[in-house]
Amino acid sequence: MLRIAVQSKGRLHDETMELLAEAGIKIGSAKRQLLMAAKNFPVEILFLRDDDIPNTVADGVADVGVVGLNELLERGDRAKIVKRLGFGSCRLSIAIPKAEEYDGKRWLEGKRIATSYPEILRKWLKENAIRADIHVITGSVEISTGIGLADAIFDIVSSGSTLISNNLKEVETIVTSEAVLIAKQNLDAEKQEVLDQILFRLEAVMTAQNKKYVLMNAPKASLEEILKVLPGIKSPTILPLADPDWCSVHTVLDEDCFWHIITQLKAAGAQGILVLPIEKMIL
Ligand code: PRT
Ligand code: ZN
Repeated sequence: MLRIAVQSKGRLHDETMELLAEAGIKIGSAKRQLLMAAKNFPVEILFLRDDDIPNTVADGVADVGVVGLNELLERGDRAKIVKRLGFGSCRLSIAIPKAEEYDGKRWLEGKRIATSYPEILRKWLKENAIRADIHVITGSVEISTGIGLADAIFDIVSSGSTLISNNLKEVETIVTSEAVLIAKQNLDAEKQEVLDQILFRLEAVMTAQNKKYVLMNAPKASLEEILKVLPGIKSPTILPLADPDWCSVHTVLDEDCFWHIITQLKAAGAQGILVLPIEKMIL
C-alpha cells in the first residue's frame, strides 16, 4: 500500500485529486476522513495542510506527496522530486513599493523584508551577500509595506494582481514553482512498483493534455500540400473515402501550434476538420 499525502483543502487539492482520478485512482466521495483508501489501487490518501507535506514524506509517514515546489524548498528539500506536475504555477518574488526606484539587488541592503518563506530568502540573501532583516509573518504578507512593517516583501506571485492592488512592484524572481510529486528516499521494492505504475499513468494523462486529435477530408489532388503543413508528424493516417477523389487524414497536433496549422490546412483545401480532445496518450 503506497501512502500519498495530498493537500486537504486549498489551491492544489482539486487538481491533485483530478489528476489521480484521471490516472484511474478513485477515492470514495463519502464523508472525508484524514486517511482514505483507493477503491481500485493499492494506494491510500493522507489529507494534510501543505506546510506539513514535505516533512511527512521525508520522514516516511507518507511515501509520496503532492506539494508546491516553494513549500518543498522552504521545508528543507529532504524528499526527492519525482515529477513536475504542470499545475499550481507561481513564483516567489521580492516586491517593493511602486514609488521606490530599484537600482539592483543592492537596494535591499539593510532593508526589512516580510515573508512566510524565510529559509528560501535567507539562502538567497546569503548567496548574494546582502544583509537584510527577515520579518516572518504567516498571512497577508502583501500589506506589510503599506502598514510600515517592512520595506519589501518576499511572497508568492501568480497573476500579479495582488501586488498591483497593494501598490507594489516585482523586482526579483527567486523561485519558479509548480506542483511536484515528491517521494521519500529509498522506497521499498513493492512501493516503488506502485509508484512506477502511477508515474506511467500520469505520463499518459499529461502527454495528452496539450494535444488534439484532428481529422479532416482532403481532396487527393491537394494531399501532398496538406501533408507538408503537418510538420514533425511522421506518418498521419490516410483512409479512403467513398468518393475516390477524396481521402480522410487523421493526425495529432500540439495545442500551441493548432490554430496556425488549421488555417493553413483550410487554405490547402481540407474540409470538414474535426478536432477532438485526447484523454490518454502512450508514446
Ligand atoms: O491550508 P494550507 O496550509 O494547506 O494551504 P495554504 O493556504 O498555505 O496554501 P494555498 O492553498 O493558498 O496554496 C497552495 C500552493 O498553491 C502554494 O504553496 C503554491 O505552490 C500554489 N499557488 C499557486 C499559490 C498561488 N498560485 C497564489 N496565487 N499559492 C498562493 N497564492 C496567493 C499568494 O500568496 C498571494 O496572496 O495568491 C496571491 C497572489 O496571487 P496573484 O494572482 O494576485 O498574483
Ligand atoms: Zn500552507
